[in-house]
Amino acid sequence: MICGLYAITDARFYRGRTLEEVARAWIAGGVCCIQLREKDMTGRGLWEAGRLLRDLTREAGVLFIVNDRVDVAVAVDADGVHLGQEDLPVEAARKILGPDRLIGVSTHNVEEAVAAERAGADYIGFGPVKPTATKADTRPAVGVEGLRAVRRAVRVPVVAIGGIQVEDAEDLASAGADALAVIRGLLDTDDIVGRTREFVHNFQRGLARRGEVG
Ligand code: TZP
Ligand code: MG
Repeated sequence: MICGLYAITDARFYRGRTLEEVARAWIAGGVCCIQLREKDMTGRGLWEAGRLLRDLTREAGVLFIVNDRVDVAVAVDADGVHLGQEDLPVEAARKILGPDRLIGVSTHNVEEAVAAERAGADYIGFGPVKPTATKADTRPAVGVEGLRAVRRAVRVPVVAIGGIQVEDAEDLASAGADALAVIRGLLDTDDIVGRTREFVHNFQRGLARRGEVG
């Protein structure tokens, strides 16, 4: 079940740390999911990184998702794959992955979110909620109001993404995000474990607020 903090890899921001060090710190800090997303890695590189992340996440009971590459997801026995609007459609990926692996789809508006759910997506990514420089070709930010609208429109878990900082976690959870997908906010610190814990703490405060507001 996708819920909580969803960390996404990006080796450009490791500051000399290894993937294993970063992933271990995220796990120690309490992430619920790690996605392998390396746009410049070869298939072999992804497979090696994927096997490492599979071992670490399995031991910890953390979900493991592969971005873009359905073949790599199957080869390393990931829990699922995350697809963009230009990647394989959900129906095609489902044929390869079978019924049990998760399929997430990046969406940017209510129409795309509803279409992804109808096609059988297990969760949707939604954003960018805030402007971000991490991804070059992002659409305009959808904001907290955009998130509220999409939350009302679909039943599958909604994973907010894009420019999310630790200060945003409470409000986004309160607005209906089931998880927060984060790259730089979880890497631009010397204390990844501490930052991750802070994120989880704020996210949980937001969930509690959601319950109270009803
Ligand atoms: N998709 C939409 S925004 C984004 C992706 C992959 C980048 C998120 O990175 P950050 O550093 O958390 O803004
Ligand atoms: Mg993609």
